[in-house]
Parts: sequence; C-alpha cells; structure tokens
Amino acid sequence: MPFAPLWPQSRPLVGKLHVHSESRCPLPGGRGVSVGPILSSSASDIFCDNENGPNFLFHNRGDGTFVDAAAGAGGFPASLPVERSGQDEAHAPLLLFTGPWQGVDDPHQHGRGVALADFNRDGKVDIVYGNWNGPHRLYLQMSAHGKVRFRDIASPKFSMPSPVRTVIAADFDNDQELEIFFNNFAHRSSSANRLFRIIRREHGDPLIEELNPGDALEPEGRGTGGVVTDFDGDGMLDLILSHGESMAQPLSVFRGNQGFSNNWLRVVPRTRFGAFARGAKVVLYTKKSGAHLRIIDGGSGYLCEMEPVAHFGLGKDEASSVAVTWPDGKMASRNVASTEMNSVLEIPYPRDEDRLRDLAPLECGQGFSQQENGHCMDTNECIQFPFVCPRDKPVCVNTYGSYRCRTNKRCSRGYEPNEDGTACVAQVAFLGLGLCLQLYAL
Ligand SMILES: [Ca+2]
Ligand SMILES: [Ca+2]
Ligand SMILES: [Ca+2]
Ligand SMILES: [Ca+2]
Repeated sequence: MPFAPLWPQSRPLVGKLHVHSESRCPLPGGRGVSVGPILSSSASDIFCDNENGPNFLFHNRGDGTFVDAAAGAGGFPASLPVERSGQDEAHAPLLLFTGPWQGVDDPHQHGRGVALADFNRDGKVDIVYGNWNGPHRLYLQMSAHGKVRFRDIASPKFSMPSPVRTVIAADFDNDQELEIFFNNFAHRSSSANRLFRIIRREHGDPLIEELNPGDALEPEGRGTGGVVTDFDGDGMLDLILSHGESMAQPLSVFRGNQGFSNNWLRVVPRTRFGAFARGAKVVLYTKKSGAHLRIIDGGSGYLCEMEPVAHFGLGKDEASSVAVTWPDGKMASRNVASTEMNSVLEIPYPRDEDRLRDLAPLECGQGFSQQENGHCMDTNECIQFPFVCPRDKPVCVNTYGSYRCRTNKRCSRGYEPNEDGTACVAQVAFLGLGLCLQLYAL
C-alpha cells in the first residue's frame, strides 16, 4: 500500500531557502555553521565555513533574503541569488556584492569548527574557526567609515595548521577572558588538542596566550565533537569530547582546575513559547569591566552544537544589569542584584505590558548609561565631557565602554591618523567587487 501523507492540505511548517551560487562558482562542501546577529543588530546572520570553496557570510536583510558578504581581498565575488520555494513570493533579485566586508571567504582553506564571540569586548561579534590542516583564523570585526570588515589577528602559534574538528570559545576559569579550544583529530599521527586564552586589552588587539590543556591534551584522540556545559551546577564549565569515525574511542569529560573563587553568571533567554532563544544576543553590564557579550548560537562547533546558555565568567567583578535582544528585535533589560551572582538567570520573552515595568533605573556600570529607550548603551564621553582629554592629546575618540585621547596629527588628503595619532593611515578604499585595500604611510 503506498504511503499516504497525513497532511495533504496543510501548509508546510518549514520552507526551504535555496541559496546557490551562479554556475561559474562551484558549490563548496559545508562544514561549519554559526547563526546569530553577526552583522545585524538583532536579526540572525549565517556564517558557513566550507571546504573546496569560499566561506559564506549571509547578512540578513530583514525581508527574508540574505546577501553573501564573505568575499574580500583575494577572494572571488560571491554574488548569490536567493530565492524561496514552497511560497508565493517572487524570487529575490540577484544581490550584487559591493564589498563592504573583507576577508572571511578564505577560499583556499577547508573550514571545520566555528564559534562566535566578542573577544576584544567592543560590542561587535567576532568569528573564530579552524581550517583542516590549514591556518586557523581569529577574525575581529572592525568598523571603518561606517563599513564593516574583518581582520585576522591569529598569532603564528594560534594559526598553526592541525587536523582540527570542533572549535569552542568559552571562559573555562571564569576570569573574564575567553579561551579557545581546538579539538584535533589524530588523523595519520598524534595530534594533541590545544587551548589558548584571548586576553582583552584596553586599546589594542587582544593578546593570545597558549595554555596547557592538561588531561584534555589527548594526543591520540580522534576528536570529532565537543561541547561545554555545567554538568554539576558549580558554575565552572565542563568539557565533553566525542571521538570516533575511524576508530572507536570513549567519550571524555573534563572539569576545570582553576578559577573556583571567581564570580560567574549563566543567563538563559527564552522564546515566547519557552524554548531556548537561539540567535539571541545577551549583554552583561558589570560594575568594573564594562559590557560582556554572548550569542546564543544556533550552530557552532563541528558535528555538535553549543549549549543555549550565555555563560559569563567575571573574575572578582559583579554584574550590574543584563540586556537580551531577540532575533525579532525585541529587547529586555533588568538589573542584576548582588545576591543573584553565581546563579542561573532565566530571561523570559518580554510581553508588551513588561515595557511599563521596565522603566526602573538600570545600573549600567562603568562606561555605560541608561538611554531614552530605557536600555544601557555606551556613554559618549567626548560629547558628555568635552574637556576630558589633556592638552598634549586633545583629540577625544569615543569607544565602546570607554574613550581614548590622541594627538592632533594632521594628515594629507586621503589619509587619516591611526588609533593613537602617531602615524597617517590611508583611508580604507573599497575597489571593485569586494577588493579592500589599506595602505600605510609612516
Ligand atoms: Ca569584537
Ligand atoms: Ca578564562
Ligand atoms: Ca561544572
Ligand atoms: Ca564611550
């Protein structure tokens, strides 16, 4: 008897989005995917790292269509038609890439695990991923003249090729600084796992320090997947690694050895139906260390997915308030009491009547203040305190959570002072399809 569908008339719950390249661009093999507001303020963008072809960075245009923004210098343009099937909407027009982003297409490497995080705590989402036996990438998201580009800050040790599978970004010792764990696959020879701490600096790129992974070194491990979660509820992240594919190996579970006295907070945003709110953005404002950002990532890792919890390590600092932004743009903020430190906070999806109750003053902490919309935002010290900078460095530059002062260096046309005003740097030029050049004149 032929199989009769049980739902002959009903509209399908899920419609397929066809995202395919023009015929001249062969389809690469998808390996890693990460979903969250990477470029958008709330809507979910999609980063895919691929093998045998360029990576994708699909920017959500907010109307059901995406544009691939991954191509940059050295890559070929990825102009993609985006269309829906199973629905009545006309096909979206061909979306031509105009090149405001740089460098995450990485067309000659073979991506594996990927994770989203804000490593330099500037409020912009950064991307880390591993390439199979190729250089691993740590891309900071930068803004230049209102446009966005990515800059790889991976050190030689960090980028050293390995047969990598899962990549995890998490604060294993709750000291505020994120660690990155590479789960390697002992392919044809030993290949130990690796652990790095990304140490945020006030006015500079983060420092990358290699750490001893201890028992998680597993030089003969055939690691395939890995996740962190807090199994025993002690506020310290635990690591579970799976192995196999070409040889049976048991699961491994590890617990942290350091940082037991540090403060922590775990935040669980929910959808309106009570499910985990994947794609949500969680910002924790603190008393001393500014804003910390986490994405409830719908994806990441490799052959696995991270827990839908925003885990914050705070060292000796304490949270002052928390803000959650859902993918549909809804936002909720609330204070965090001292008595709530070292616990799990559930954040429900806001109902409309919650808005009235949200008018209570928020504790935004150092560098941030409550704005007219009721939420914490960066304080613009340069406007609020016009004489904040000393005479020898009179130019005030506002930054996320702080500000800096630089010398009043004059530059020729087409150039501008660098961050500390010690040299002139060519203004970023965007040429042709995705080609972005930055020239230095010292
Ligand atoms: Ca960042
Ligand atoms: Ca840490
Ligand atoms: Ca634990
Ligand atoms: Ca500021």
